[in-house]
Amino acid sequence: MEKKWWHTSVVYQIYPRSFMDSNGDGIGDIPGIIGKLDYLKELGIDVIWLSPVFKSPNDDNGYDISDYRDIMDDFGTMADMEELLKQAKERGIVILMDLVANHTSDEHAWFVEARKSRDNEYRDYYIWRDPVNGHEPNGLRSTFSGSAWEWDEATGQYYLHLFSKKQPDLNWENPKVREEIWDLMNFWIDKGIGGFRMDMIELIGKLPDQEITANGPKLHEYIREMNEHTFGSRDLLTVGECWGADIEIAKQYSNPANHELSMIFQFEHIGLDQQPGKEKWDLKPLVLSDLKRTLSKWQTAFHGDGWNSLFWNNHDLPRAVSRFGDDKNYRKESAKMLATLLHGMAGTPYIYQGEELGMTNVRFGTIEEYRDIETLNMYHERLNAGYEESDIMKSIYAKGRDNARTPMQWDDSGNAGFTTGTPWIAVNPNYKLINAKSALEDPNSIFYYYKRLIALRRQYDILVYGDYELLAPEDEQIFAYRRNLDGESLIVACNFTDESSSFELPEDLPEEGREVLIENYEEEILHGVVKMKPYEARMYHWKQK
Ligand code: TEU
Ligand code: CA
Repeated sequence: MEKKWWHTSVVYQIYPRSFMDSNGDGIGDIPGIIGKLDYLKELGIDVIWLSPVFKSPNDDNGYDISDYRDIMDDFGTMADMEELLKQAKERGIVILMDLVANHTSDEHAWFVEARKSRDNEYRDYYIWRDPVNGHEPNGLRSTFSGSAWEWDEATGQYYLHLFSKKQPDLNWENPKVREEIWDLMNFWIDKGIGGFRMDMIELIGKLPDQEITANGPKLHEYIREMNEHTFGSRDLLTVGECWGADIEIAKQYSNPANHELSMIFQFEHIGLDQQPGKEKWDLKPLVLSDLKRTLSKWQTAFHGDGWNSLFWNNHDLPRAVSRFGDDKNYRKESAKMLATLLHGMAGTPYIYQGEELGMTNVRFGTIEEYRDIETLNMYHERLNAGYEESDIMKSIYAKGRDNARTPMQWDDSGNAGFTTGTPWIAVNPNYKLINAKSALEDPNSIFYYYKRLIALRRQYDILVYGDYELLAPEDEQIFAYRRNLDGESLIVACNFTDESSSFELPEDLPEEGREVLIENYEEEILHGVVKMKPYEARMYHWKQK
């Protein structure tokens, strides 16, 4: 397999609205990010995925773009953005822009034109249909509740929006639309970005009349066309958001021979704690062996014909330590355990802002404190459908997107040092305990643990290119796996529970000459069967004789 720079990279995701406010208006911004680049440099990451910073009326916090070539006023100016790219580069960090091209804002000039009349030259940039028997053309649903079709009174047709009604879907079948997208991508490539994260890219080949949305017939043709007209000749990192991808589909995207993307985000492990066939809000406890089977399947899927992304959380998902660990009694231990498990695997790891501090989910007392459109729409829809309010809140506490969007906790001063004004969304009340300042002062912090894991990935090729074998697949407490590369071996063993357990080390692990690369408890380990404390994690490395 041809080696790529992003094989050894670790990506850090910034959700700008919640990262750092530099001017006291309560909203994070680009100058705020610039001021924290040294913090990221200290952590050791080399790529930033920047959630959207383009002009937007913020119906969906920037995922509704009204101008792809300009910066949202709340966040700063194009000059700020150029300064960010420059200062990041000086620190050896590249920036991925978040390409939201399945849809635009309804305030984008294209849509403003398109809705003027049926014969407007931009009409065909979007997806319009006549009513059927006086109703929506079909039963397609929006991810944010309700029908995906919105009636446009003035022109007497429906338009498609798979997200909010302020996010009309672009018509990718129109070659002019594709050319517009290639142009704006090249605009950003020319500014020196490191690549793109591609929002819901799996939807661009949709056939709305057949109710086919993800993985439509022309999807890969369009992505290859994109590759050819934009980043194909440059050495960029591209990662597609692909909820509906299985391994075969992932190979189509990420096999270098296909000239599509570097890698995708697949979400199979993210669906394991929801009731099958229902929505993410319908909760079910996670079974460890399911998680092991799922993650291991992806670990062993590729042999040079694809590449994994590794993540526990992002701006749409609950906080990793609250979801997969124990954010009460073993917060530090379990956060480090989860980090060990993920960073020991094959693929490119992604860290979501605050994960390196063990930031947790939030429980606001009332719905008024929530900001996320998906959460608010679901709340009202379920209330109308007769659900108990307390059950709805339980789902929000477990899965709501605002769990990940409370402000970054920088220190123990007011508003966690995020803003001197009133934050756009309340700070998690645990900021006095959990914040970057105290983490930087504590050599045993989660932050320094991540720093060591990142450094190990640079140091040990086996972490990047080693093969993968799951150990003890049926064990419901310990998640352990082994990796091998050119006569070297590595074992990662993690206790996923708050009870002690034991784990049998492989026989060929030598007593002498083995190293413990990282561990989240300080302790001497004997040979044979080792005791694993609650949420304990260890990584052993040795060379075969
Ligand atoms: O997310 C796609 C998406 O479908 C999510 O809304 C997801 O389904 C849900 O939050 C979790 O169940 C992308 C962006 O990451 C998200 O922030 C945007 O809201 C969405 O696309 C629309 O652009
Ligand atoms: Ca601000």
